[in-house]
Amino acid sequence: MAGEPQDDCLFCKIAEGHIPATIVRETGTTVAFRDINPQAPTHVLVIPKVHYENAAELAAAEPAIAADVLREAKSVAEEDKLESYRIVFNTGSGAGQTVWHAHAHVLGGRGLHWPPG
Ligand code: DGP
Repeated sequence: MAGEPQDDCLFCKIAEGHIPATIVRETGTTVAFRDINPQAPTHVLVIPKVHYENAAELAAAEPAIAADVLREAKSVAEEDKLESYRIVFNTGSGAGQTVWHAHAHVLGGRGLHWPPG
């Protein structure tokens, strides 16, 4: 069923506590944890606990939870005292998506150039 945990999903397993991660924040609907391969001094992933393949599908099905993800991204940035930061939703393999569970990358703590690669 839409939104249900998937047995083969890495981020569902992190959300359920079955795979360890450095969790920095958790709410009833979201988990935020440090990326295993950080691209900036702050590189945190914010995921919904429900399973959707990408952020657009999450927003279409569960707009309130999509808003929770954005709110938590802001809280991560505030906790790490970031004056500027970037929130990225890679969507599709051509854009670099490798994990098929919606997630926001929160990046900051260094200069971030535009356009990104
Ligand atoms: P994306 O490429 O946008 O799908 O981002 C997936 C991110 O997930 C990537 O930056 C690396 C991160 N990642 C992959 N496996 C793990 C893991 O087991 N633990 C953590 N903390 N992060 C992971």
